Amino acid sequence: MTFEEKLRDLTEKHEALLTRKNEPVYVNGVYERYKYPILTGEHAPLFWRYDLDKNDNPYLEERFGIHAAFNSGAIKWGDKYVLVVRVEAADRKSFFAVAESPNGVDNFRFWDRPITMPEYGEPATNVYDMRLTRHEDGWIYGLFCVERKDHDHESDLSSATAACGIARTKDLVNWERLPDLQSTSQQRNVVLHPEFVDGKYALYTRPQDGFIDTGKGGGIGWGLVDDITNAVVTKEEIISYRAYHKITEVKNGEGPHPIKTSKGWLHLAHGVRGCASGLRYVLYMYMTALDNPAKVIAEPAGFFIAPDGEEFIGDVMNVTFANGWIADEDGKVFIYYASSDTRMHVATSTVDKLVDYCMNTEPDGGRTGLTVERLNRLIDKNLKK
Ligand code: M1P
Repeated sequence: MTFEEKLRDLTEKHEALLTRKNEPVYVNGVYERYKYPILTGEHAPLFWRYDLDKNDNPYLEERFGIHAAFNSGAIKWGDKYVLVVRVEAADRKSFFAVAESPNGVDNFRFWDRPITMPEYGEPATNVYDMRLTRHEDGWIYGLFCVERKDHDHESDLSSATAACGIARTKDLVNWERLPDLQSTSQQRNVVLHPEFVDGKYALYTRPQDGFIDTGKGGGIGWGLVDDITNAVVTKEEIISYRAYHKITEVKNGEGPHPIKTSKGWLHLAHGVRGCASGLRYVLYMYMTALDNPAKVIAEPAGFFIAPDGEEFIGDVMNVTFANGWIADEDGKVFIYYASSDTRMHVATSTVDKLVDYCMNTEPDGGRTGLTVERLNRLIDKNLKK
């Protein structure tokens, strides 16, 4: 094949992938999953991956490998559904890039350039998992994990530290970087609540003892910050707990910022447990009070979304992770989740269905006997009919 033929072939296949129509698949009445992933590394523009100059690249070799597209923040942008995607290059470094879709379920296309995120302090080794919040102060904030080498343990090549990076923007292109969050422990999965609470910025945090290990960190925390341009959180109250033999036993973390409903705040989070094959990441939901986003009023038992089919497989197996969702004005909700640190998917539901799910699914009783009692209550009700 000539250079031109190869390029034509590549372009046609890429375009076919980008424009592939997605279709809903019935799951459980709470949400529909969609048949195809909405973003993968292969969705990255060809002009990111290839030097398209025939003289410099006569074999049309890929020059910049894009390995994965996952853990995306989400925001409605005019009439577009926009994701700030964690794109991972073949060199293992993640960066942020914006992708948009006209309908939220397919035809996602990356903007021409990745986000050039300004550094704060020591330049990051890696950045990832941005949570977007359109705050009532008028800015759009992106909170994300900043990973740096742990210089206290130089000889351990895997030692690293995690901090919460904070940046804000008005256009998703130009970002003002603010100082990293200061707190008493390392932080990952920090999320900015969209409204002021008692006149302060409010954060969902995830205190952790080490880079991976959450140790004594009891779960998803809640803390208030006076000044977002110099964010210091001194007190973190745990609101969604880790517990023995629950899906959150090893760790958990807030997903995107909660959705405000007339019945309370709807939360999406991930829970992690250990098993023989490693860690298993699933998504779960809970609700907090409208007048107190830190007060849990409902927490259905078990997982909301767990890996299914090809979702089990990828760079880090057995993982579902979400840090973005969009609630449309008509009540439709687009839940953007990643599988196995590799690709992005969408599931759709409505605010009403999600509230119903949270309010009418019984909580985890903590032991097997109560699970059987819960099942029998349902069976009794149905068999009486
Ligand atoms: O590999 C699974 C996930 O691990 C981390 O999440 P957590 O801090 O809750 O363990 C993050 O690195 C996340 O990006 C990743 O998907």
